[in-house]
Amino acid sequence: MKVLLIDPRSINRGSLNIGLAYVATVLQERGHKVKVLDFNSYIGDEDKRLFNTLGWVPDIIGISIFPASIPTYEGARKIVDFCRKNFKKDCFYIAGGVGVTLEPEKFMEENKNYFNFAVVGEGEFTFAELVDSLEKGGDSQTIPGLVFHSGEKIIRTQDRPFIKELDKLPFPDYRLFDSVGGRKIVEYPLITSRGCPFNCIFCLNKELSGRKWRARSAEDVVNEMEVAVKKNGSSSVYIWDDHFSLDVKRAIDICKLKIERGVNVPYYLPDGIRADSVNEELAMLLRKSGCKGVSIGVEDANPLTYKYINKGEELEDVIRGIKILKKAGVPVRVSMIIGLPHTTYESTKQSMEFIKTLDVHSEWYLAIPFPRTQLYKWVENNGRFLENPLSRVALTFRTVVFDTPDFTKEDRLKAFYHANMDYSFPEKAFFEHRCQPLYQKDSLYEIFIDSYKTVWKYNRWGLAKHTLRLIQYLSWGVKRRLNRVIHKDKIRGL
Ligand code: B12
Ligand code: SF4
Repeated sequence: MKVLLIDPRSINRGSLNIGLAYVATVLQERGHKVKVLDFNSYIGDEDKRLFNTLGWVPDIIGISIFPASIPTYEGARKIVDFCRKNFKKDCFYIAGGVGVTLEPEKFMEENKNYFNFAVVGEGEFTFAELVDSLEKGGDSQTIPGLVFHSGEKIIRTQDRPFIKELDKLPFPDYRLFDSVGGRKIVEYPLITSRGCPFNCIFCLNKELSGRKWRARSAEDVVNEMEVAVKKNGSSSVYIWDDHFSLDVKRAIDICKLKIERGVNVPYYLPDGIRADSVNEELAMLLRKSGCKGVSIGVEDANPLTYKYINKGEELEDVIRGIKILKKAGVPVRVSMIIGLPHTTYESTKQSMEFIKTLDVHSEWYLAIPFPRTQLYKWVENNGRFLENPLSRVALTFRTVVFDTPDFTKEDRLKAFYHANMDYSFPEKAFFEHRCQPLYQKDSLYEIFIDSYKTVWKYNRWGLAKHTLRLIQYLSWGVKRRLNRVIHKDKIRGL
């Protein structure tokens, strides 16, 4: 079968879609012909690229719904409409990804006019079996891990168990992505384990992984790093695990093997490792094996809030872990959430002072209560929603999504800008993040408006002293955006 997979344009210009790459590679290994259109990390000319690829006449079109967000749903529906309009042949439309897995029946109910089937959970084998069965005319409706509509009814088949032996999966072949082709993948995205056994109240992991953690062997991970360097010309590796070091011995083995095999590529752990898993040996080996940055989630330092968010580790563990990493020479970035339960402007100020004592770079985000999390329920009972948490504006992390009587919208915003301006360093990283939406603007006019609004916001909080610095970084954002227009090809796959 000819299968066209698509990663629709979504919130932020993201990295290459790892999950979609696994799905594509497994399918290709089964003998199907696969192409992937990546509208997410390489934006522009979408209609043209889609139109050209439809000439290849795919039998099946699969769309990744990552994450669950209004822009992703809209992007996916737009693609289906476009294909139906420009492409006469009957074709199966199938969705998969986090946005399906979180609420499968609801997704199918709302999208039954667009998709024939949706894949729930890990997609590699469910999708491959579905494609095989559609090819051979088998009974697709008994395949585990599916949701579909039959007349007015929404039917969900039994759940597919999580993949245990991750080593048996092929390495994701990003060359199938039109954004990559034969080009270098400068920042190679890598997953060494899936899931997380903890239960933080703001996190969706429980819904996605059922609190089951599964990991690849050290050898398999280092083999993929080698492929990243040798075959994809990568100059850095980004490990996006939910919990890289749950099995500390495995993490140590990965570092040791990477050193032993001379795979000298620098790597980052931007999605965080848990501080309670850090010991002196691991920290030292992380540095020696080329780890250039680790993110640690502290979230909030108010004791009542810290206990309530149920991280499953004590604040003392976090402080100890950060100190060990710093002592070993591993750059640490701390991730904070503003507006969690039981916080106020004053308690958030105390958290800022606390972070200052740790002497690390910190990033402060406004809390987003995702549907199905405990935080969402807490807001329903104790606060007031101001925005839909799945809207584009909410997912920028710059918008106040809810407030409470003790912590008003104004105070939340004030805390957000204050924390990021005065307590976050080095500032460049913050501004890079703040300027990111600028890359995606379609016109210079939009860039100007966005810059103006941002500067205005900063001034509003009496932070005029930062304006010059802000303008400097905004112009850096504009320059990057212009570069994208002028040298589009050169930065593909970043
Ligand atoms: C790595 C990661 C990122 C990375 C890279 C993402 C990428 N393109 O690969 C970056 C930093 C770019 C990122 C960005 C964002 N992320 Co993110 N991310 C993750 C993380 C930690 C892991 C995802 C992953 O690669 N998993 C491993 C792969 C193998 O699993 P998978 O992605 O689920 O894919 C499998 C299935 O879903 C399915 N599948 C996927 N696509 C398709 C398509 C078809 C056709 C089929 C059949 C199957 C299928 O099969 C895959 C293989 O088994 C998840 C948390 C999590 N545990 O899922 C959060 C997570 C998905 N992200 C989240 C969010 C909020 C975001 C952002 C909106 C944040 C922001 N405001 O910028 C952006 C949105 C980016 C965008 N595209 O617009 C939330 C989603 C919340 C929600 N309600 O949906 C999560 C759940 C984090 C959390 N705990 O809250 N993210
Ligand atoms: S430790 Fe991280 S991945 Fe695990 S539940 Fe908490 S926030 Fe989610």
